[in-house]
Amino acid sequence: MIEPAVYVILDRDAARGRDLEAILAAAIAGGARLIQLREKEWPSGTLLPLAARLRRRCRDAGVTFIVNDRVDLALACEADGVHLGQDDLPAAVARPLLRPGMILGRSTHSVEQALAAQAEGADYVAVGSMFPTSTKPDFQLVGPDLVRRVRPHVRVPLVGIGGITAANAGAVAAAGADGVAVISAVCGAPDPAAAVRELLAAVRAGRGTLTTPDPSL
Ligand code: TZP
Ligand code: MG
Repeated sequence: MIEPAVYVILDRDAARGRDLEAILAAAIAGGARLIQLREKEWPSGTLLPLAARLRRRCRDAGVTFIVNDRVDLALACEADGVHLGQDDLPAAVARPLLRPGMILGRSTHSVEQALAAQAEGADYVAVGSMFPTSTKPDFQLVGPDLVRRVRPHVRVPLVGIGGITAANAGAVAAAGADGVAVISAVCGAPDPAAAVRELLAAVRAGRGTLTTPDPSL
């Protein structure tokens, strides 16, 4: 069972030279229970030792560890799961490659994609981009409104992603998300533990103001 309230995505680029292991330790101290490793440049062989260290820390803390994009690396470091975007392997192709019980997450940008992800057996669905972000220059801006439209149709955990900070995380939760996935709000924060705590508080407050979704939309 994943705990997606604050899903921290560790990204070396966004960390700008800071140690990802230290950021991970702080994120866990702040209350994050779901972690992803996202690396767009390093080849898998270079990344494997870091992935294995992060994986070990997560296991020791009882925290779920997901690898972005790469099924091979997720398997090699015995991650809990893999996160795949629309341009990555289709779920129907990736699922048989995974070990039984591994988590498969999917990024989506429309109601149709979110429904397809669930139908293909995704264990959670990410919807984005919630807000403009410089972390992913080719983001598709869908806003919390897409969470509101997807929520009535999706039973698996739903997280918003993209441009999320403690100031706007509440709006994503209020739209019906179970959590927020963040890169720069934690990897770029002067105090990543405090950043996670503030995000958690914002998500909890936002849930309390959940706007009633309209299933006809
Ligand atoms: N997918 C949609 S937006 C995004 C990804 C990976 C970037 C999220 O990064 P940040 O820094 O939290 O905006
Ligand atoms: Mg991807």
